[in-house]
Amino acid sequence: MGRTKAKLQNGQPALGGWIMIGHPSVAELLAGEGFDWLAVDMEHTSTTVRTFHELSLAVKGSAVDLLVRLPGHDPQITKLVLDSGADGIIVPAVNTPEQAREAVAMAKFPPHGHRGASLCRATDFGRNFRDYYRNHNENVLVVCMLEHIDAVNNVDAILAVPGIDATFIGPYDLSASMGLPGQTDHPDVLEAQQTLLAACKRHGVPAGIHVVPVGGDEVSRRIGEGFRFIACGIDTEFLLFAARHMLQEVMDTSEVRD
Ligand code: 3PY
Ligand code: MG
Repeated sequence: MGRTKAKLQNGQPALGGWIMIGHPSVAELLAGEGFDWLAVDMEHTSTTVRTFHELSLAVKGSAVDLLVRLPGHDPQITKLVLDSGADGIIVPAVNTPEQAREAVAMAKFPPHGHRGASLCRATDFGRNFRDYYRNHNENVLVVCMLEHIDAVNNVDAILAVPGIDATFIGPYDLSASMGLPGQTDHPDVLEAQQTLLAACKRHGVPAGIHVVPVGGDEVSRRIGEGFRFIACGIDTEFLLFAARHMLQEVMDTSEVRD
């Protein structure tokens, strides 16, 4: 079992990095910073399964768990990324218990699911087939994103589905589904987040959230609230933040300013 799942089962926070720039160096660099997990975003990027495979090679040997935020609910893509070496999946927009059941099933081998078996890279090309197969259903991390007002309304039924290792709030989609696109701090959106958090606590399922802006304070605050599966920023946000602040500093202090 990877460190993320172990931490979540112990009630500890598991902190992640988020990769939109699908380059192996980004994965290698972030893996060296001590995150528990990294998510490779295949929902909102041009990252392909082949690219994911290359990122997986870049973190080989590190302790980080490499997850994929899937583009949707497609069992074929799920199979390909798990075969390529993903330690788990983050499934976007799980709005109903049926979708939650499918999220779990597509990640697991029979009898708990319907992932196909093969002599893929994840099994060390067959050399580790038996152990991999035997342990996979317990090891794989299944994260369901709760990021729609329908998920808020269905949250108890969704969380009753066995096999969900963590949930993960997408603040942007949640706000958009409430007619408040991008207003992630709107009181109604914050209230919906708290409804989701409270339901996770009631059901004993670790709650997660994406803290998008760069800021350790906000991550600490979310941990204090009880969130456990937390994405800290985005690689692109780190770049934007550092570039903007550095240039601003120069502008504020030198004659570059016009
Ligand atoms: C959202 O905010 O909708 C997300 O999916 C963040 O990952
Ligand atoms: Mg989203």
